[in-house]
Amino acid sequence: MDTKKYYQSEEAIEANEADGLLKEKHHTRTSTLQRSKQAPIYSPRLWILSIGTVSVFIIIFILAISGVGGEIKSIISDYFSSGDVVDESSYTLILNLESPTYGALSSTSILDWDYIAEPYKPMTYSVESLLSEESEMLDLDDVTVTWTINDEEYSGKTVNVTINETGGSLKSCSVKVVYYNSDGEKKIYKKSFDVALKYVRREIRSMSDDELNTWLDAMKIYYTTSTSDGQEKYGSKYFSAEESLYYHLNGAARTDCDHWHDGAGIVVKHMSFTLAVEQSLQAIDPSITMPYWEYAQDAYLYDYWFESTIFDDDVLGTASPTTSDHSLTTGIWANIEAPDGSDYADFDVASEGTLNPYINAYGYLRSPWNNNPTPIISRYNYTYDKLASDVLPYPSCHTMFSCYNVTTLASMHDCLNGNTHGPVHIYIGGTWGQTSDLWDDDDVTFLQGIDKLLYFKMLWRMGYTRCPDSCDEDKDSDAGICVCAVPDEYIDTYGAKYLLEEAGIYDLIKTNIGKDSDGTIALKVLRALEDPGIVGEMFSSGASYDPTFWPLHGQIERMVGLKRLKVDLGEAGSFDETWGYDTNNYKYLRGICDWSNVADVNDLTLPTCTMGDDVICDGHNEDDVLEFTNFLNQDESYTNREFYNLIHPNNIDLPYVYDDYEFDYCAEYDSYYF
Ligand SMILES: [Cu+2]
Repeated sequence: MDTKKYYQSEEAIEANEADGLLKEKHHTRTSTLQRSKQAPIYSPRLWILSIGTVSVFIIIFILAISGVGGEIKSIISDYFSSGDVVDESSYTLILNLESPTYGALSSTSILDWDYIAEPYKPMTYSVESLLSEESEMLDLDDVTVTWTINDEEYSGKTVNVTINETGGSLKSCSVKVVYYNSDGEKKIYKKSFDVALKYVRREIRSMSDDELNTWLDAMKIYYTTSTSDGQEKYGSKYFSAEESLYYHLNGAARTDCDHWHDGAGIVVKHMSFTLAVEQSLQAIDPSITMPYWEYAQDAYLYDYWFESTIFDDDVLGTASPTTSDHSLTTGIWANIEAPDGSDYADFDVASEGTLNPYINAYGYLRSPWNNNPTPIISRYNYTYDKLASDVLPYPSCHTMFSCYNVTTLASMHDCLNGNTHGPVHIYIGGTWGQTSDLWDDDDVTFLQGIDKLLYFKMLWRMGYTRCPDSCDEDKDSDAGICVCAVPDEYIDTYGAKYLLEEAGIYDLIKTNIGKDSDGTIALKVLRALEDPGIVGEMFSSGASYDPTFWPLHGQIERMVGLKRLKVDLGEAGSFDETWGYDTNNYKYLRGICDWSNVADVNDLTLPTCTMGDDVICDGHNEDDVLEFTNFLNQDESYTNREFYNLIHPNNIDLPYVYDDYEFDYCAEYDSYYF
């Protein structure tokens, strides 16, 4: 609401100024006309002199009463005062700018700006010390201080000032300290300083209770208010959690390829997404920032990862609900339901080149392969009947450091895609609901873990396994009908081994299946992979509908940011920022499948797949344009590279900084020095 008022008043000021300018021009023309009609009363020289004097007074008066005249006013008062303005190079005036809630900001030690103020929050400006031109530490009880901060004047050694403007600009400020020395001489000490106005993203556990609750309240509004209702109430930058889910599904759940993950777009897609949602929350309350979750700390702080306070009922809810369908029914996020997908049912496969990415067989906005009949968002700390921690290790400082300690952006992209936050997605999401006794057969137990879902998606994108487009909860699931399956026609025509080879899976598993001369194991593998079971939101393309998604990606940006800052300082060796994605992990579709020749999911025509590392899925190229725009309110849009440039931590236009870019906890807990 305040944002709106602010913008209105800005616009009003601009309109008034333009109006005033026009009036002045008009007035000049009129008086010229009037003058030409009248006979001169004074001599021309006298007339010019008196007009000149009046004009100077008018200009001084206008400057003095206007907001920008603060400096002029002090120039005038200094001119008339008898004090000495002390030569600035002869004294040391130390200032302090900090948040009354959080104190000094750590990241100023590595960022370009000495002073950072947070928008829409009171910030405390104070004089810390003044070492005079005679090397005397002045007693601050004997000085008077006036400040000019963002064109407003304040007085006092310590002042609290709130700037109600959005982040991403530099504010010129100054301070004047007046001191009478023992001889009664008035001394004037001045300092000009710049303040970067920046939102500060904080680690979720370091947020004050007030700010955490403000964020949670806005998040609840974001989850429960439609884009159209919200825009009416909060302005055009608001969009809903449902719309966010639509974006994430549109990126990750298409059958042609994954436009958001497994490629060079991973970082910019998720950071632009997070910023867009942060600005949606700021439309509700302009003081809000998106917290980040430094989850690798949890490996040291708790005996078990799920004990993290982020999973408290009054924060983001339990990590693994004990309900039979793993739905989250306790705490402040209880019973948040995946949106009804009927608005998204109308989809043209031929023109889109993909099957409908938005709805599952029960009509919910969810990964189309995730046949979860329960609308409520779900979490389970088992993946294919294995405890999350037995499936893959929880990310620790070793993981973080291995991603940081690389020499190219391309390899950092790969590491951040799968190694750091990827496991957290899987730990929280989990899987269940497999209808067969799959793991009783030793020939396929090697698939028990995350690989099963990754391989499933490779088969699914190539059309080899098909998921039902509608299911009846009461009948189909009991009968085992509502599952994805490889059509028998394909197995009869191509054989199981061929399908696994074509999908790029066979190469990755051949050592696990041994000789398999008659192909019986290949067939068992294919049958073990054809259906993913039910997958918790966070391990699916519907991840953004679980609130734990939102603080999860800040760590990625902090790490890339730290690397860029240290490279600029000459402290990180070389870092080649050529756009790209270097990987040895090929557990995803390498290429693009064009589905435009397939009528619908029941049409067993196969899509046309073009495979290879050089076939880049749209969304991951350097010059591909991001779906999120207008971060600086200039109707601007961004290519991947342009957004990467925007998020350099020292870019003044970027509306936010992180409270800290370091990974000091890794030095403290685990001897990793970034
Ligand atoms: Cu994602």
